[in-house]
Amino acid sequence: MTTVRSDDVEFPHSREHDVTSSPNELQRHFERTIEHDHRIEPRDWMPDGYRKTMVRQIAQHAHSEIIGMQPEGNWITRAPSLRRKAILLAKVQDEAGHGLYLYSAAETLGADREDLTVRLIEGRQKYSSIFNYPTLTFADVGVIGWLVDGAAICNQVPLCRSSYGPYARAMIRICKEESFHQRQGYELLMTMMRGTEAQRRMVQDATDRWWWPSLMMFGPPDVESPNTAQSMAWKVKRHTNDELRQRFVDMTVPQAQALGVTLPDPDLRWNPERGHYDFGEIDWAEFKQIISGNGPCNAQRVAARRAAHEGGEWVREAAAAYAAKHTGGRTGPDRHKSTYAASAAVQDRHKSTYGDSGSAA
Ligand code: BYC
Repeated sequence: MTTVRSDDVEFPHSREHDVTSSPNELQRHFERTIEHDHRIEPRDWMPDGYRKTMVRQIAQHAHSEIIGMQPEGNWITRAPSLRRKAILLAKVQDEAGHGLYLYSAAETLGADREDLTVRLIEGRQKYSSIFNYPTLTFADVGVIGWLVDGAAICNQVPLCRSSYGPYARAMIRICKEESFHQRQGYELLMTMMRGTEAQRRMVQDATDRWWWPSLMMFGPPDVESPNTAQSMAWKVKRHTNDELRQRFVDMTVPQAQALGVTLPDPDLRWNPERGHYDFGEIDWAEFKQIISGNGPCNAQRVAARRAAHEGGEWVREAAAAYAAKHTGGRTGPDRHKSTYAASAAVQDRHKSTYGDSGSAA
Protein backbone atom coordinates (compact mmCIF):
# COMPACT_ATOMS: atom_id res chain seq x y z
CA MET A 1 0.00 0.00 0.00
CA THR A 2 1.38 3.40 -0.97
CA THR A 3 1.54 5.97 1.81
CA VAL A 4 2.25 9.56 0.94
CA ARG A 5 1.20 11.68 3.92
CA SER A 6 3.98 13.32 5.80
CA ASP A 7 2.66 12.68 9.30
CA ASP A 8 2.88 9.47 11.28
CA VAL A 9 -0.52 8.17 10.28
CA GLU A 10 -0.42 5.33 7.78
CA PHE A 11 -2.43 6.94 5.08
CA PRO A 12 -3.24 5.59 1.67
CA HIS A 13 -3.40 8.27 -1.00
CA SER A 14 -6.48 8.20 -3.16
CA ARG A 15 -4.59 9.03 -6.37
CA GLU A 16 -2.90 5.69 -6.02
CA HIS A 17 -6.09 4.06 -4.85
CA ASP A 18 -8.56 5.46 -7.32
CA VAL A 19 -8.08 2.86 -9.98
CA THR A 20 -7.67 -0.16 -7.72
CA SER A 21 -9.96 0.36 -4.71
CA SER A 22 -13.60 -0.53 -4.28
CA PRO A 23 -16.19 2.20 -3.74
CA ASN A 24 -16.35 1.31 -0.05
CA GLU A 25 -12.59 1.70 0.30
CA LEU A 26 -12.73 5.06 -1.46
CA GLN A 27 -15.50 6.24 0.81
CA ARG A 28 -13.55 5.05 3.86
CA HIS A 29 -10.42 6.76 2.64
CA PHE A 30 -12.34 10.01 2.15
CA GLU A 31 -13.81 9.74 5.64
CA ARG A 32 -10.40 9.05 7.17
CA THR A 33 -8.93 12.04 5.39
CA ILE A 34 -11.61 14.23 6.97
CA GLU A 35 -11.29 12.51 10.34
CA HIS A 36 -7.52 13.11 10.45
CA ASP A 37 -8.01 16.77 9.52
CA HIS A 38 -6.20 16.35 6.23
CA ARG A 39 -7.34 18.21 3.16
CA ILE A 40 -9.35 16.85 0.26
CA GLU A 41 -7.52 17.89 -2.90
CA PRO A 42 -8.93 18.30 -6.44
CA ARG A 43 -7.74 14.94 -7.76
CA ASP A 44 -8.87 12.99 -4.70
CA TRP A 45 -11.96 10.88 -4.89
CA MET A 46 -14.88 12.58 -3.15
CA PRO A 47 -18.59 11.80 -2.85
CA ASP A 48 -20.78 13.63 -5.35
CA GLY A 49 -22.62 15.30 -2.47
CA TYR A 50 -19.37 16.74 -1.13
CA ARG A 51 -18.41 18.08 -4.56
CA LYS A 52 -21.87 19.65 -4.97
CA THR A 53 -21.74 21.24 -1.52
CA MET A 54 -18.31 22.70 -2.17
CA VAL A 55 -19.31 24.10 -5.58
CA ARG A 56 -22.48 25.58 -4.05
CA GLN A 57 -20.73 27.25 -1.14
CA ILE A 58 -17.66 28.44 -3.04
CA ALA A 59 -19.77 29.78 -5.93
CA GLN A 60 -22.09 31.65 -3.56
CA HIS A 61 -19.08 33.03 -1.78
CA ALA A 62 -17.43 34.11 -5.05
CA HIS A 63 -20.66 35.75 -6.25
CA SER A 64 -20.91 37.60 -2.91
CA GLU A 65 -17.45 39.06 -3.34
CA ILE A 66 -18.21 40.26 -6.86
CA ILE A 67 -21.71 41.59 -6.13
CA GLY A 68 -20.27 43.02 -2.90
CA MET A 69 -18.20 45.43 -4.98
CA GLN A 70 -21.35 47.34 -5.94
CA PRO A 71 -22.62 48.89 -2.68
CA GLU A 72 -19.25 50.40 -1.82
CA GLY A 73 -18.32 51.04 -5.46
CA ASN A 74 -21.29 53.41 -5.39
CA TRP A 75 -19.17 55.83 -3.32
CA ILE A 76 -15.87 55.77 -5.22
CA THR A 77 -16.69 58.87 -7.29
CA ARG A 78 -18.00 60.70 -4.23
CA ALA A 79 -15.41 59.82 -1.59
CA PRO A 80 -14.71 62.98 0.43
CA SER A 81 -10.93 63.09 -0.11
CA LEU A 82 -8.23 61.66 -2.36
CA ARG A 83 -7.04 59.48 0.54
CA ARG A 84 -10.49 58.00 1.16
CA LYS A 85 -10.95 57.46 -2.58
CA ALA A 86 -7.64 55.60 -2.88
CA ILE A 87 -8.49 53.41 0.13
CA LEU A 88 -11.95 52.61 -1.19
CA LEU A 89 -10.66 51.82 -4.68
CA ALA A 90 -8.10 49.43 -3.22
CA LYS A 91 -10.71 47.74 -1.06
CA VAL A 92 -13.18 47.23 -3.89
CA GLN A 93 -10.36 45.92 -6.04
CA ASP A 94 -9.47 43.43 -3.28
CA GLU A 95 -13.05 42.11 -3.40
CA ALA A 96 -12.64 41.44 -7.12
CA GLY A 97 -9.47 39.51 -6.30
CA HIS A 98 -11.31 37.45 -3.67
CA GLY A 99 -13.95 36.59 -6.24
CA LEU A 100 -11.23 35.43 -8.63
CA TYR A 101 -9.50 33.18 -6.08
CA LEU A 102 -12.85 31.66 -5.25
CA TYR A 103 -13.97 31.08 -8.84
CA SER A 104 -10.59 29.41 -9.39
CA ALA A 105 -11.21 27.18 -6.36
CA ALA A 106 -14.63 26.25 -7.81
CA GLU A 107 -12.96 25.41 -11.15
CA THR A 108 -10.77 22.83 -9.41
CA LEU A 109 -14.03 20.96 -8.70
CA GLY A 110 -14.97 20.94 -12.36
CA ALA A 111 -17.28 23.96 -12.27
CA ASP A 112 -17.14 26.31 -15.23
CA ARG A 113 -16.83 29.96 -14.32
CA GLU A 114 -18.95 31.17 -17.24
CA ASP A 115 -21.67 28.75 -16.20
CA LEU A 116 -21.53 29.96 -12.57
CA THR A 117 -21.86 33.57 -13.70
CA VAL A 118 -24.85 32.71 -15.87
CA ARG A 119 -26.46 30.92 -12.89
CA LEU A 120 -25.94 34.04 -10.80
CA ILE A 121 -27.44 36.46 -13.30
CA GLU A 122 -30.35 34.16 -13.99
CA GLY A 123 -31.09 34.02 -10.25
CA ARG A 124 -30.29 30.30 -9.99
CA GLN A 125 -27.44 30.75 -7.51
CA LYS A 126 -27.42 32.87 -4.39
CA TYR A 127 -25.08 35.55 -3.09
CA SER A 128 -24.97 37.05 0.39
CA SER A 129 -28.18 38.76 1.52
CA ILE A 130 -26.18 41.69 2.89
CA PHE A 131 -25.45 43.21 -0.52
CA ASN A 132 -29.11 43.84 -1.27
CA TYR A 133 -29.28 46.93 0.93
CA PRO A 134 -28.51 50.44 -0.34
CA THR A 135 -25.51 52.53 0.72
CA LEU A 136 -27.12 55.88 1.50
CA THR A 137 -24.24 57.92 2.94
CA PHE A 138 -20.44 57.76 3.13
CA ALA A 139 -20.79 56.47 6.72
CA ASP A 140 -22.12 53.27 5.13
CA VAL A 141 -18.65 52.65 3.72
CA GLY A 142 -17.23 52.72 7.26
CA VAL A 143 -20.03 50.60 8.70
CA ILE A 144 -19.69 47.99 5.94
CA GLY A 145 -15.99 47.74 6.78
CA TRP A 146 -16.69 47.47 10.50
CA LEU A 147 -19.79 45.25 10.60
CA VAL A 148 -19.96 43.47 7.25
CA ASP A 149 -16.26 42.71 7.01
CA GLY A 150 -16.26 41.99 10.76
CA ALA A 151 -19.01 39.40 10.25
CA ALA A 152 -17.17 38.05 7.21
CA ILE A 153 -14.01 37.57 9.31
CA CYS A 154 -15.90 35.71 12.05
CA ASN A 155 -17.42 33.45 9.42
CA GLN A 156 -14.32 32.99 7.28
CA VAL A 157 -11.44 32.51 9.71
CA PRO A 158 -12.71 29.00 10.58
CA LEU A 159 -13.03 28.33 6.83
CA CYS A 160 -9.21 28.51 6.63
CA ARG A 161 -9.46 25.02 8.19
CA SER A 162 -12.18 23.87 5.83
CA SER A 163 -11.62 20.35 4.53
CA TYR A 164 -11.35 21.26 0.84
CA GLY A 165 -7.72 22.32 0.23
CA PRO A 166 -8.09 24.98 -2.50
CA TYR A 167 -10.92 26.70 -0.60
CA ALA A 168 -9.09 26.64 2.74
CA ARG A 169 -5.93 28.08 1.16
CA ALA A 170 -7.85 30.82 -0.65
CA MET A 171 -9.46 31.79 2.65
CA ILE A 172 -6.10 32.46 4.32
CA ARG A 173 -5.28 35.30 2.00
CA ILE A 174 -8.85 36.55 1.90
CA CYS A 175 -8.99 36.73 5.70
CA LYS A 176 -5.77 38.74 5.88
CA GLU A 177 -7.24 41.28 3.49
CA GLU A 178 -10.63 41.29 5.23
CA SER A 179 -9.01 42.11 8.52
CA PHE A 180 -7.34 45.13 6.91
CA HIS A 181 -10.72 46.11 5.45
CA GLN A 182 -12.36 45.93 8.83
CA ARG A 183 -9.75 48.15 10.42
CA GLN A 184 -10.06 50.74 7.65
CA GLY A 185 -13.84 50.82 8.24
CA TYR A 186 -13.43 51.28 11.96
CA GLU A 187 -10.80 53.98 11.46
CA LEU A 188 -13.12 55.86 9.10
CA LEU A 189 -15.92 55.70 11.67
CA MET A 190 -13.64 56.88 14.50
CA THR A 191 -12.67 59.84 12.34
CA MET A 192 -16.31 60.67 11.67
CA MET A 193 -17.20 60.30 15.36
CA ARG A 194 -14.54 62.90 16.17
CA GLY A 195 -16.09 65.23 13.57
CA THR A 196 -19.35 67.20 13.57
CA GLU A 197 -22.69 66.34 15.14
CA ALA A 198 -24.05 65.67 11.63
CA GLN A 199 -21.26 63.18 11.00
CA ARG A 200 -21.97 61.37 14.27
CA ARG A 201 -25.65 61.15 13.30
CA MET A 202 -24.64 59.67 9.94
CA VAL A 203 -22.60 56.96 11.70
CA GLN A 204 -25.45 56.12 14.08
CA ASP A 205 -27.95 56.01 11.23
CA ALA A 206 -25.72 53.69 9.18
CA THR A 207 -25.20 51.45 12.24
CA ASP A 208 -28.98 51.28 12.75
CA ARG A 209 -29.50 50.17 9.15
CA TRP A 210 -26.67 47.62 8.89
CA TRP A 211 -26.76 45.91 12.29
CA TRP A 212 -29.60 43.46 11.73
CA PRO A 213 -28.64 42.61 8.13
CA SER A 214 -25.10 41.87 9.39
CA LEU A 215 -26.51 39.30 11.84
CA MET A 216 -28.40 37.68 8.95
CA MET A 217 -25.15 37.13 7.06
CA PHE A 218 -24.49 34.06 9.22
CA GLY A 219 -27.48 32.29 7.70
CA PRO A 220 -30.69 30.88 9.14
CA PRO A 221 -30.87 29.66 12.76
CA ASP A 222 -29.30 26.22 13.21
CA VAL A 223 -32.68 24.54 13.58
CA GLU A 224 -33.66 25.82 10.13
CA SER A 225 -30.33 25.34 8.37
CA PRO A 226 -30.65 22.40 5.97
CA ASN A 227 -26.93 22.21 5.17
CA THR A 228 -25.17 22.73 8.51
CA ALA A 229 -25.22 19.16 9.89
CA GLN A 230 -23.71 17.59 6.77
CA SER A 231 -21.24 20.45 6.24
CA MET A 232 -20.07 20.13 9.86
CA ALA A 233 -19.66 16.36 9.46
CA TRP A 234 -17.53 16.95 6.36
CA LYS A 235 -15.64 19.75 8.18
CA VAL A 236 -16.57 22.16 5.42
CA LYS A 237 -18.02 24.31 8.20
CA ARG A 238 -16.29 24.26 11.59
CA HIS A 239 -18.99 26.09 13.56
CA THR A 240 -22.73 26.42 13.19
CA ASN A 241 -24.46 29.59 12.00
CA ASP A 242 -25.70 30.44 15.53
CA GLU A 243 -22.28 29.87 17.13
CA LEU A 244 -20.63 32.30 14.71
CA ARG A 245 -23.43 34.84 15.03
CA GLN A 246 -22.97 34.82 18.82
CA ARG A 247 -19.22 35.18 18.46
CA PHE A 248 -19.77 38.22 16.22
CA VAL A 249 -22.17 39.87 18.68
CA ASP A 250 -19.76 39.29 21.59
CA MET A 251 -16.90 40.77 19.60
CA THR A 252 -18.82 43.77 18.29
CA VAL A 253 -20.60 45.12 21.37
CA PRO A 254 -17.38 46.44 23.00
CA GLN A 255 -16.32 47.93 19.65
CA ALA A 256 -19.63 49.83 19.47
CA GLN A 257 -19.09 51.11 23.01
CA ALA A 258 -15.57 52.29 22.15
CA LEU A 259 -16.90 54.02 19.06
CA GLY A 260 -19.76 55.70 20.95
CA VAL A 261 -22.65 54.31 18.90
CA THR A 262 -25.72 52.43 20.13
CA LEU A 263 -26.58 49.07 18.59
CA PRO A 264 -30.30 49.13 17.66
CA ASP A 265 -31.44 46.28 19.89
CA PRO A 266 -33.21 46.97 23.22
CA ASP A 267 -32.74 43.31 24.19
CA LEU A 268 -28.97 43.37 23.87
CA ARG A 269 -27.42 42.76 27.27
CA TRP A 270 -24.63 40.77 28.92
CA ASN A 271 -25.75 37.45 30.31
CA PRO A 272 -23.27 36.46 33.05
CA GLU A 273 -24.66 32.92 33.26
CA ARG A 274 -24.11 32.21 29.60
CA GLY A 275 -20.96 34.34 29.40
CA HIS A 276 -22.37 35.89 26.20
CA TYR A 277 -24.52 38.80 25.11
CA ASP A 278 -28.20 38.03 24.69
CA PHE A 279 -29.76 39.71 21.69
CA GLY A 280 -33.21 40.23 20.19
CA GLU A 281 -35.11 38.24 17.58
CA ILE A 282 -33.89 38.58 14.00
CA ASP A 283 -36.52 39.36 11.37
CA TRP A 284 -36.31 36.05 9.48
CA ALA A 285 -39.22 37.01 7.26
CA GLU A 286 -37.09 39.85 5.90
CA PHE A 287 -34.16 37.45 5.40
CA LYS A 288 -36.35 35.03 3.45
CA GLN A 289 -37.63 37.85 1.25
CA ILE A 290 -34.09 38.96 0.48
CA ILE A 291 -32.73 35.52 -0.38
CA SER A 292 -35.78 34.94 -2.56
CA GLY A 293 -34.78 37.94 -4.67
CA ASN A 294 -37.19 40.50 -3.19
CA GLY A 295 -34.87 42.76 -1.19
CA PRO A 296 -34.49 46.52 -1.78
CA CYS A 297 -31.61 46.19 -4.26
CA ASN A 298 -31.72 42.60 -5.59
CA ALA A 299 -32.93 43.57 -9.07
CA GLN A 300 -30.46 46.45 -9.33
CA ARG A 301 -27.48 44.33 -8.22
CA VAL A 302 -28.20 41.50 -10.63
CA ALA A 303 -28.93 43.91 -13.51
CA ALA A 304 -25.57 45.66 -12.93
CA ARG A 305 -23.79 42.29 -12.88
CA ARG A 306 -25.55 41.21 -16.06
CA ALA A 307 -24.63 44.48 -17.82
CA ALA A 308 -20.98 44.11 -16.76
CA HIS A 309 -20.92 40.51 -17.98
CA GLU A 310 -22.45 41.35 -21.34
CA GLY A 311 -20.35 44.49 -21.74
CA GLY A 312 -17.21 42.49 -21.00
CA GLU A 313 -17.82 39.81 -23.59
CA TRP A 314 -15.43 41.30 -26.14
CA VAL A 315 -12.70 41.51 -23.47
CA ARG A 316 -13.09 37.81 -22.63
CA GLU A 317 -13.02 36.94 -26.32
CA ALA A 318 -9.89 39.01 -26.88
CA ALA A 319 -8.17 37.53 -23.81
CA ALA A 320 -9.04 33.97 -24.91
CA ALA A 321 -7.77 34.64 -28.45
CA TYR A 322 -4.55 36.11 -27.05
CA ALA A 323 -4.07 33.18 -24.66
CA ALA A 324 -4.76 30.65 -27.44
CA LYS A 325 -2.14 32.33 -29.62
CA HIS A 326 0.49 32.16 -26.91
CA THR A 327 -0.24 28.74 -25.43
CA GLY A 328 -0.93 26.78 -28.59
CA GLY A 329 -4.67 26.63 -27.90
CA ARG A 330 -4.64 25.89 -24.13
CA THR A 331 -6.23 28.71 -22.18
CA GLY A 332 -6.39 29.21 -18.40
CA PRO A 333 -9.67 27.44 -17.60
CA ASP A 334 -8.59 24.50 -19.79
CA ARG A 335 -5.72 23.94 -17.42
CA HIS A 336 -8.24 23.35 -14.60
CA LYS A 337 -10.46 21.36 -16.91
CA SER A 338 -7.64 18.94 -17.58
CA THR A 339 -7.19 18.45 -13.81
CA TYR A 340 -10.89 17.82 -13.44
CA ALA A 341 -11.01 15.64 -16.53
CA ALA A 342 -8.30 13.46 -14.98
CA SER A 343 -10.25 13.16 -11.73
CA ALA A 344 -13.57 12.60 -13.56
CA ALA A 345 -11.94 9.95 -15.76
CA VAL A 346 -10.81 8.08 -12.65
CA GLN A 347 -14.31 8.26 -11.19
CA ASP A 348 -15.83 7.14 -14.50
CA ARG A 349 -13.55 4.11 -14.56
CA HIS A 350 -14.89 3.28 -11.14
CA LYS A 351 -18.44 3.66 -12.20
CA SER A 352 -17.91 1.30 -15.12
CA THR A 353 -16.22 -1.19 -12.81
CA TYR A 354 -18.45 -0.90 -9.75
CA GLY A 355 -21.58 0.94 -10.93
CA ASP A 356 -22.64 4.32 -9.51
CA SER A 357 -22.83 3.23 -5.88
CA GLY A 358 -19.37 4.63 -5.15
CA SER A 359 -20.85 8.12 -5.05
CA ALA A 360 -22.36 8.70 -1.65
CA ALA A 361 -24.49 11.84 -1.96
N1 BYC B 1 -27.36 35.21 2.20
O1 BYC B 1 -28.22 25.66 5.35
P1 BYC B 1 -27.64 27.02 5.36
C1 BYC B 1 -18.07 39.30 2.16
C2 BYC B 1 -28.55 30.27 2.03
S1 BYC B 1 -18.69 38.00 1.22
C3 BYC B 1 -27.84 34.48 1.16
O2 BYC B 1 -27.27 27.58 6.68
P2 BYC B 1 -24.85 26.87 4.58
C4 BYC B 1 -17.75 40.58 1.57
C5 BYC B 1 -27.59 29.11 1.91
O3 BYC B 1 -26.65 29.34 0.89
C6 BYC B 1 -19.77 37.17 2.34
N2 BYC B 1 -28.09 33.16 1.25
O4 BYC B 1 -26.41 27.08 4.33
C7 BYC B 1 -17.68 40.74 0.21
C8 BYC B 1 -28.52 27.98 1.62
O5 BYC B 1 -28.93 28.07 0.26
P3 BYC B 1 -29.14 26.83 -0.72
C9 BYC B 1 -20.15 35.83 1.85
C10 BYC B 1 -27.84 32.58 2.44
O6 BYC B 1 -24.19 26.94 3.27
C11 BYC B 1 -17.48 42.00 -0.33
C12 BYC B 1 -29.74 28.34 2.47
O7 BYC B 1 -29.68 29.74 2.68
N3 BYC B 1 -19.61 34.83 2.73
O8 BYC B 1 -18.04 39.09 3.31
O9 BYC B 1 -24.61 25.69 5.42
C13 BYC B 1 -17.36 43.11 0.51
C14 BYC B 1 -29.76 27.62 3.80
O10 BYC B 1 -28.66 28.02 4.64
C15 BYC B 1 -27.34 33.28 3.53
C16 BYC B 1 -19.69 33.53 2.43
O11 BYC B 1 -20.25 33.15 1.43
C17 BYC B 1 -27.11 34.64 3.39
N4 BYC B 1 -26.66 35.42 4.38
O12 BYC B 1 -24.43 28.15 5.45
C18 BYC B 1 -17.40 42.97 1.88
C19 BYC B 1 -19.02 32.60 3.43
N5 BYC B 1 -27.21 32.43 4.57
O13 BYC B 1 -28.02 26.85 -1.67
C20 BYC B 1 -17.58 41.68 2.44
C21 BYC B 1 -19.06 31.17 3.01
C22 BYC B 1 -27.61 31.23 4.13
O14 BYC B 1 -29.16 25.58 0.12
N6 BYC B 1 -20.36 30.57 3.21
N7 BYC B 1 -27.99 31.32 2.86
O15 BYC B 1 -30.44 27.13 -1.39
C23 BYC B 1 -20.77 30.05 4.39
O16 BYC B 1 -20.10 30.12 5.39
C24 BYC B 1 -22.10 29.37 4.41
O17 BYC B 1 -22.46 29.05 3.08
C25 BYC B 1 -23.21 30.22 5.08
C26 BYC B 1 -24.55 29.46 4.93
C27 BYC B 1 -22.92 30.38 6.56
C28 BYC B 1 -23.36 31.58 4.41
